[in-house]
Amino acid sequence: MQSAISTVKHLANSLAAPHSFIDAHDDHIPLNSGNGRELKFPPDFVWGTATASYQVEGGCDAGGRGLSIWDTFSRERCVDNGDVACGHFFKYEEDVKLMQQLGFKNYRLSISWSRIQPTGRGPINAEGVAFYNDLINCLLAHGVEPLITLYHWDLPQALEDELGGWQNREIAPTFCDYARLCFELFGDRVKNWLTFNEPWCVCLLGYGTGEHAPGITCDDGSKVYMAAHNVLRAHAAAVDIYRREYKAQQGGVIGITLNCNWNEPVPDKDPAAAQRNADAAHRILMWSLGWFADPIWRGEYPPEMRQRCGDRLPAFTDEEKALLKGSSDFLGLNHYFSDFVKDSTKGEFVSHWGITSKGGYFGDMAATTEGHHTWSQTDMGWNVVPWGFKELLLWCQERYNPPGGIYITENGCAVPEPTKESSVKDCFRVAYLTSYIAAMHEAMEAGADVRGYFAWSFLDNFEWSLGYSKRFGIVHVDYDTLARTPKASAHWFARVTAHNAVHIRDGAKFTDAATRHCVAKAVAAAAAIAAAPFAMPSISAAASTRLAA
Ligand code: PNW
Repeated sequence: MQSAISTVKHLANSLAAPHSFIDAHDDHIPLNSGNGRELKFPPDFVWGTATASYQVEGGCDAGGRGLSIWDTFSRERCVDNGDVACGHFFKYEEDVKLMQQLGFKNYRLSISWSRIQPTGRGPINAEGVAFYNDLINCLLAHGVEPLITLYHWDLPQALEDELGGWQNREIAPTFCDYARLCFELFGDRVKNWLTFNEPWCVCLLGYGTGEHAPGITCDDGSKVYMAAHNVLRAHAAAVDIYRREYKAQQGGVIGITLNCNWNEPVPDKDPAAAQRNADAAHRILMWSLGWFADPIWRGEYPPEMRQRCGDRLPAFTDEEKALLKGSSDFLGLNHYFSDFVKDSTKGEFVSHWGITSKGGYFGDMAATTEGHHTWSQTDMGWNVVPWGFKELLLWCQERYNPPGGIYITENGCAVPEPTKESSVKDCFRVAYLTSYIAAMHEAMEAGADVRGYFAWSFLDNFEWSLGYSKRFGIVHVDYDTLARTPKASAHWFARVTAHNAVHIRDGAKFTDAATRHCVAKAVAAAAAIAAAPFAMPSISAAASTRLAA
């Protein structure tokens, strides 16, 4: 029987063009062959995969877990919810074994606060603690190093009800108590911590556009800025606790993960208009990354925000500023896509979930985004622009120069995968990941201090308000049976991590045309092989060895 790999190889060859820069599934060409270029990474480079508690665990009513804002929001307002998700709560051993078989040595996961403290403060749930103890021990026993996010969006519902969630200053000491518990309970074995995942999403989508839990909307942006202010206060105070009370004994590191797209100004022949677009692109960077990164690496909100938001942007006390500055041992960065940017006096912005907003946060930012006809898009409608990743990394290096380096804590893409057969032949994802990793390598050669990369996601999972319709996994999940099947991208990523290198064709150029051609080729190949007889090699020790060879 013809294997998927040889089918794709055949198709890839027949479609080959001078600009193509991947060997998507060319499993038979050793990485050091003369057919292309091997982009080597530093010997201590960290490769891993990532998930988040609410997106994969399921077992929402199991093991004494309390409700989170995502239970409430998704049950009441979304088409799907995380009640079952991937059933990772019950199947974690199988998942960890699969990581080991694929040779994935690092895993980013998050802790569900309401499993540890069902009402957010007070009583500890022993069953929840036991679950994370078992999971952490299982990871370590299988040679997988955990990186733990304390807060990946699933606030205990009781804290939203009683305090108003991130609107209330009291949430900061409450979060600190929870963080202290986690350091106390798991810090003897967990050496890598993240306080928050993507505060931009927490604050803007949760308290501005209402697209995410708790689904609050705010037209003038004041709640958005207040939520962010309290997230930053909570982050700095929790890091201070770790450093003062635990670091000496436990010897770990702690940081934060921020999301940022690249924003490229729309060129204009009129220098004044070009400058306005450049300023607008800079503002988007400030209103997404700078909003959080400036206080942490520079000690204060970006000057543009302070000028344009007025009183709606809360002010830090001198004490808070001092605690914030330097409060992350490294920069955790999640990156998915790029946009072109124009100045917008209208201040109208269409979010990536299609909600149009005026005024408030968007009015302050006064910038509008658009795609480009040469760009491909993922199933999220997000633009595939690997060179934008390189630009962003160099920009972060220049502005923040984070002493502990940059870790890419998420990068990946959703692909339309209507059937399992189409899903496991995910050439598009391999093309996307190859081009983004190669772009990251270029940024590193140009001076960006990138020290690690985590693919999003280990498993297909609950994509928040979009439910199970978007598949980001490198491992397929059958939502009827919860069976896991590694996709081609998982086998390919296993090879990248085993070789500490990604292989690209000779003469590879990261132009838009090259990206577009490469993605089109991958999509064509995927469509063509969808009907062909197919046998995916099962993941066995032998298969992992062959992939690593
Ligand atoms: C991240 N944007 O969310 C989250 O950390 C993950 O939980 C999620 O599954 C993944 O990315 C894919 O969506 C983002 O609009 C949400 O730029 C929105 C954006 C970026 C990241």
